[in-house]
Amino acid sequence: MLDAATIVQRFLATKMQVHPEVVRYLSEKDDPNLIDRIIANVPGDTIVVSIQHIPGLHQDRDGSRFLADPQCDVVQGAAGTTRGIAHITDYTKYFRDRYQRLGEYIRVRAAPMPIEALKKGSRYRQEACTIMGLVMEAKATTNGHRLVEVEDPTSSIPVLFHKERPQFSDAETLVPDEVIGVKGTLSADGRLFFAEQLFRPDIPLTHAPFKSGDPGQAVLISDIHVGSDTFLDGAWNRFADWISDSDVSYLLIAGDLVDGIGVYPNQEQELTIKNIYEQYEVFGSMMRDIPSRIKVIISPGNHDVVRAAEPQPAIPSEFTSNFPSNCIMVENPALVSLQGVRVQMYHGRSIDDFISLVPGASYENAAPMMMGMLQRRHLAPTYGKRTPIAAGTEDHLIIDPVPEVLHTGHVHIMGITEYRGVLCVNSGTWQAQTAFQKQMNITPTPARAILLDLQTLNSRVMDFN
Ligand code: D5M
Ligand code: FE
Ligand code: ZN
Repeated sequence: MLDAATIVQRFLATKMQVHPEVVRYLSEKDDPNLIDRIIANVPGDTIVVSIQHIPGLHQDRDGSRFLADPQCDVVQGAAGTTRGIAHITDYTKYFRDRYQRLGEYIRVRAAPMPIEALKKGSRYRQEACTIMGLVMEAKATTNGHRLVEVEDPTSSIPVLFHKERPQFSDAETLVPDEVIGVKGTLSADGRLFFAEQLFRPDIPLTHAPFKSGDPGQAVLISDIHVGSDTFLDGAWNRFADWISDSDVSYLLIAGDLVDGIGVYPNQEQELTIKNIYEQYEVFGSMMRDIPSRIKVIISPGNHDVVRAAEPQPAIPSEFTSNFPSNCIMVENPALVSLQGVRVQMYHGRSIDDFISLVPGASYENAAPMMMGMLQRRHLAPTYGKRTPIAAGTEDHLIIDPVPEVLHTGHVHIMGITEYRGVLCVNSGTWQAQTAFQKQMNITPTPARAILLDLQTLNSRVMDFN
């Protein structure tokens, strides 16, 4: 067996610490090459190598054994992970957890000082320094600058981003409750902070995505809306035929499986299936048409039967009794590893918030919103707008580790982009334009599936219209 000291030394030589569980796993495996492979594949900003850095591995519930599945693994958001909110004080702990964890990504690039100390130090009227906190409020001034209230555990201060400074376009996209660092100087009266530089947690520039060594194909879809009179069953059947003849191994569905009941006023007038159990039964029968060799990973969305507050629990067994056994129900969000390629699945409700808060943002172009999630390292930063958040003691909406792929839906408009090596996919819908969308001027792009090659991370759009 490899001894623990040797293993720890190997990681320390690359300036990384290693979690005791990883040490235990490696000593049992007794394979020195495995250490090299892990070191080669962890993100460049890794401080502590943990179980989640080992492709295709997770720790089982009692923490004692390791289940190795070379294929498909739920790294975060496995069914049963999320809990109800027990105490109103959880809310305070939630934001402290967010500040601490996202703050780590900023601390490595800037050394922030407490806002209280900044306000007392008159030398910061000449000398630049950095603060770090949560955005409380962000608004335009009458002169077109951006005024942002930043709060840390000690105090808060208004920060002015001048419209003619280069960082202004980034400042325009600031939304409440995201964690930022700001470098700047204090005003003469000590009451305002003039921003020179904005830091977001962000994806490290050195991030190198993991690629599978073995061939493998995954398909990404979302927003099926079974039960709606605008669900496109013809297109779905063409998709089901195609996937049955393909060599696809994984199908990922990022929420809104069914249209649900009572999701919006007068919905019953647009439903062909008016019973929630029947909607899931039909969805289950559609899953039975997909070959059992394909692993189907299913997370919920805002039209599904589970609580709306995120993280949303997995669809309970009460509704999935006729689903085939190759279906894996996960939470929203969830992080799944496909042959080591990590896909962060998130339905995308927060895109509604980004669109209402960020000047110039629109439903036609959700890709910048997905980049925005990665820059903020957070799937739904703003609390108390359209996205309900279950503020538990830990923030499960933080993006950590950096995934290879970010998969969202919700907007019903397909879009693909790439940001610092992370592939961003919004997978569209299987529902034609609804009356509501017509009113909102939203033109969906239905019946597309995104085919992802796990060896190259190249994607291809399949159109089933
Ligand atoms: O979302 C379907 C589409 O409708 C998607 O583009 C988001 C948009 N949408 C959903 N709810 C709202 C509200 N309240 N205002 C504006 N736009 C919205 P789905 O989740 O499938 O209903
Ligand atoms: Fe939807
Ligand atoms: Zn939705």
